[in-house]
Amino acid sequence: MAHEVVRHQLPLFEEEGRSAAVDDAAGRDRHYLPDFPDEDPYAAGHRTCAGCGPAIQYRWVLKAAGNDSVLAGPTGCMYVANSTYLCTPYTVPWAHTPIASGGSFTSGMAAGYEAMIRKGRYPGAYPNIIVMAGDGSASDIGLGSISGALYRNHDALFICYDNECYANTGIQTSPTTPYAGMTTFTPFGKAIPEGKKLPPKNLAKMMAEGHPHCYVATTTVGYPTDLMNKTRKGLNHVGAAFLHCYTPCQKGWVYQTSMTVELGRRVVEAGLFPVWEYDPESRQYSYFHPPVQRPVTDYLALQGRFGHMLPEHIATMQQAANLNWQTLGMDVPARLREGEDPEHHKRISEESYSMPLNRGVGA
Ligand SMILES: Cc1ncc(C[n+]2csc(CCOP(=O)(O)OP(=O)(O)O)c2C)c(N)n1
Ligand code: SF4
Ligand SMILES: [Mg+2]
Repeated sequence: MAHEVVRHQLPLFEEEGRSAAVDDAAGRDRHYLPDFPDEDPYAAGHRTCAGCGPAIQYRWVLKAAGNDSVLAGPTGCMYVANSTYLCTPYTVPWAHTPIASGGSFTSGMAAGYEAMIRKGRYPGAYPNIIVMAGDGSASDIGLGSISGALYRNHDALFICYDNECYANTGIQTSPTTPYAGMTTFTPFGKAIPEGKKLPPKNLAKMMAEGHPHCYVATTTVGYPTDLMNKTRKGLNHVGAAFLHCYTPCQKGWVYQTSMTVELGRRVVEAGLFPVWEYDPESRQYSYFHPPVQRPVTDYLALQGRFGHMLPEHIATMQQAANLNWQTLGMDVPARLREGEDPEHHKRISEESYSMPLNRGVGA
């Protein structure tokens, strides 16, 4: 007799709840909701750099998923920095996979749990099965195996933590490294003054368009509630789900360690990383419209990897951002339109460093 496969349904966090999280007595703007779970399956004691964006993402994903989770991690910083011999920061089962096989390994786990539960050989509910792969793995070396798993619709959440480079091997360019992003494989110089010439691969759109039966979403470490809710939506979706998460890499991007979450908001406000959700039922995209629209310089000037950019490179970046605003269905303000002209810019190295805005709670 086949046993029933019981699946979790994780409740979503109140997005508007942020309005309840008013400034505290010290006047601090609280981005964290008081009702976030206490459980922390990604415990303290890992060895990532201070301010590591992927580590923040790992923690929030696992808080959202909870203790009945099973994880896989292909090779990358979040494998190497998190695990030493006989030691990991996870309080839930975790396995390392080769960099190319995060998708196929996770397919096997999903199929295995389904089969064991049906045969009565695993007593619990179907666990939250998650793989978190770097951009080098998810958009390049392991793309085929993740695409295969999405196509076959295995019931698991496939996450790309995107630090826009092959970080662990020394900050080499990956397909998601942005135009003009300096890496050890895209140095700037006389021949190629912008460093990287190619625009980034649009991984999330590729996954949504190519696997229209899957739940697909983008998010950043700038928006904890959004990140945690999309994690839960992806897990609640019966079948394959893909989450593309922007996660700054302090070492590779060269910025102040305290600015990781700020960058996660700025990249959205600069129009360089659209945040959206794709609904496989309606086959529609819903786009987040940030309340602030900034020139790309507000984002670029915070990071050493863009420090070599010349006016014409900044104008190219602003053109790309303006196209994104149009995709989102937002107007392009006149001052951002003017930024498409190189005459409008100085070199990035001459820009003054702009400090974070106080956007107010919930913005
Ligand atoms: C087939 C294969 N090629 C190359 C490597 C070397 N390698 C180990 S970690 C890594 C970087 C992975 O980059 P990414 O997936 O973006 O994760 P990150 O290090 O940025 O967290 C590479 C190239 C490998 N382990 N396997
Ligand atoms: S190199 Fe980047 S991704 Fe790797 S641990 Fe450091 S900050 Fe995190
Ligand atoms: Mg990476």
